[in-house]
This record gives sequence, structure tokens and C-alpha cells, in this order.
Amino acid sequence: MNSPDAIPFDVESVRRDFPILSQRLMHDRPLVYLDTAATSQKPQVVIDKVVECFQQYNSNVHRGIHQLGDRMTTELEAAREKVQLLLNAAEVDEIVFTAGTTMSLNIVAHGWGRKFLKPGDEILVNPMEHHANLVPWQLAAKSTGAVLKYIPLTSDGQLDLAQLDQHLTRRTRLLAVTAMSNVLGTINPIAELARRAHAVGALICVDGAQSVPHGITDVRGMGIDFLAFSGHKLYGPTGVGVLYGRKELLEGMDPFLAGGHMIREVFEQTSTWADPPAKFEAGTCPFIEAVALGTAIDYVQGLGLERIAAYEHELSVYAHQQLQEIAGMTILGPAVEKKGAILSFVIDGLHSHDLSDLLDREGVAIRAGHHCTMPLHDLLGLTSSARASLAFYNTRTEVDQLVAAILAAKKVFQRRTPRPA
Ligand code: C6P
Repeated sequence: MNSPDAIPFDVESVRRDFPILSQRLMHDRPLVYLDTAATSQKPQVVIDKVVECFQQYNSNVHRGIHQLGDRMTTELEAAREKVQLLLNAAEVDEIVFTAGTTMSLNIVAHGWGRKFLKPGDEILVNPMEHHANLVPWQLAAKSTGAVLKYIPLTSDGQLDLAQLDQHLTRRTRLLAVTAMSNVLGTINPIAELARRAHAVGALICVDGAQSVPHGITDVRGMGIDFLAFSGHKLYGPTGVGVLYGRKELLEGMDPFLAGGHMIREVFEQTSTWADPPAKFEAGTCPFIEAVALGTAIDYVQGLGLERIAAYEHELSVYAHQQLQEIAGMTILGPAVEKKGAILSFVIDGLHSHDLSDLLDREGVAIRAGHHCTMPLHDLLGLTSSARASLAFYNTRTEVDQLVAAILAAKKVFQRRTPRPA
């Protein structure tokens, strides 16, 4: 039998799996959805799974002693196993269901950081991090007396590895780094960073929000200690995400949220904790969302994550070529070979918010703003940028529509420029 990776990618057939993509917007414009880095669209199988859960066996998990509760719990734990296999984690108990990447990273910063960091310890970050992988570390540093240090970036938006040894030292306790920048698209060399972090006795906490949906993630092969990602960027529902943590790390950490399900025993004045993952899943977890995330994982694995990565890369190369032709265009980040399929850009004389507004009128959905990376935009001397982010359901025709809409937007602004007297 052919592996999915050997079969050519049929984008038109894939698009039919996503009902939202065939709709027409204002002025009968077809939707050109280029904002997958913000949230991905959902295939019908994921939507169907949510409906199936609600219609057939909705019931709280791990609590019921009835058939519906058993079914829902079985589905939830099956989804956890799918995540384990997706990430190549050693054990299913290393997979914690959370509300999303932000929650996962907060669990690490609070549960590990506040417990183990001491005054003078260093947490190593860098300017391309999303606020979700910066601000929790600022809080952890503030409450423990640890210090936040930054790896500099090269002028083309990569981590400056030549300077890493100066920053990654015996004082470093944890390296917090994104596997793929949500603005620059930069793909960071996680396996190498993990190796170098471990060599000085530090841990590595990886933000996989942008990388997990677009390629292979192998937490053991890459030497990752903690990894966070969101279901809604992986073609699954909102409200669910994942924290992967090596078992002994999760066991040693404090819980972040407290309440039902995360306890072993509760006394009047004290409590003891359940084993991971329950220890980090206080209250009712987003069980239907988690189950449907399992369906989303089945879906992307059916397409093949290597094929997805290859198709998206090819499309990204095309998009870079086409956008670079536009006068006044600056695409942020490194060369396309070093990037995921994310194109953030600025255009001379055209503010990103005006641009996204005009593009929207043509049915082209991009994102504009600082994309939750203010330190990065400060470094670039920008207050905002426009961003087109691609997925395996996008096409060359859509890239052409983006380019045509940008050219039309430029004309609108040229017309508004006052003529010289
Ligand atoms: N980025 C965007 O770029 P949540 O909101 O918890 O699902 O994900 C947060 C997050 C963390 N890390 C990275 C690298 C991310 O890209 C994101 C989310 C979105 O459009 C929203 S700012």
C-alpha cells in the first residue's frame, strides 16, 4: 500500500473537505483565507465529530459511572493517545489537555518556574517569541528573582547561534523558544538548541503553536522537555490545546490551577495531587474539543504531515516570488528555505491596517498588527505588519488573488496622494 507521503497532493479535493472555503463573501467575492496562523479552518470530519459527541454521548469524563460517561472518557483517552503518537512522546501520561498554547506555557512558567527558579537563575528567550512565551516568563522571573536574557537575532530574523554560547551558560535554567515564528516564519533548529541547552544543564520549553500543524514533531528525537500547541491551529476546535512534558518534569512540578480532578486527597487545610496528566487538568477539561482534536490529527495524518509540509513550502516559494515583484514590498524574516509558510510584510506608504481592510473588501483575509510580538516589532522599527499565512488548502490562484488585491490597494492609496501644486 502507498504511504500518504507517496501520493500527489490534490488540493482541490482537500479544499472540498473544508466547507467554509467554498463560501462567497460580500460583493460575491470568493473567500481567500490567508490567516491560518491565527486560526485554521476545520474539515467536515472535525465538525461532524463535535456534532456526534453532542448528539450521541455527551457526558462528563472520568466521573460518570454510566454508559455515556464511559464512552466519552474512552474517546478522550483515545484522543490523548493520538497526541502521544503525533508527538512521539514516550508515554500517554505526558500529554496534558489544556485550553491552548497560552495556558500550556503558563502551566510550565508557574508550575515549574515558580517552584524551581532561584534568584540569579537565567531564563533564555529571544525577541521573536510570541507574548505567550515571554510574558509568563517575565512573571516567573519577577516572582523568583530569576533574570530574563535574550538571544540576539541576525539581521534576517534568525537566532544568532554564533552568540548562543555567550547567553546559554551554566546560569541558564531554561531556554524558551518557538519552533516557528508566527511573524518571521523562521524555523528554529530545535534539536540543536535542545542539545546545547542540555549540555549546560538547562531545559528547553518549545512553543509549537505554529510548527506542530505544519510538519513532523518528534519530542524524543528532538530532545524537547516541554512543548505547547493549540488545537485550533491544528484544524481542530478552539478551547483545547496540549502541554507535553517529560514525565519526571511533570511529576516534579506544582499544579497551576487547582480544583476538581487534579487532587488525590483533600483535607480541611491541605491537599495532595493526582498524578500527571490529571494534576494539570483541574475542573472539567474541554473533552469534546479534545476528542475532535483527535479527529483533526487523524485527518492531517491521513494527508501526511510530510506531504503537507512539502506542499506548503512549494506554495510559500511561489508566494514569495510573486510578492517580491510588488514595488515597495519588504517581506520580513529569512529566505524562504529557512521559513514556514508565513509571509509578513510592509509596503512603502501603505499601512498594514488599511491594506488588510482593502483586501478584506476583495474577500482576501490576512492579519495586520503586531501579532502579539511587540518586542520583535520594536526591534524591526515597526508598529505593525501585514501577514499572509498559508495552509495546505491554499492555492496558487489564491496567491495571485492576494497579489492582485495588494496592487489594487496600492492604486487606491496612490490616487489619494495629493498632486503637487
Ligand atoms: N498566534 C497569531 O499569530 P493561543 O492563543 O494560546 O492559541 O496561541 C498563542 C500563540 C503562541 N505562540 C505562537 C507562536 C502563536 O502564534 C500563538 C498564536 C496567533 O495570529 C494569535 S496572536
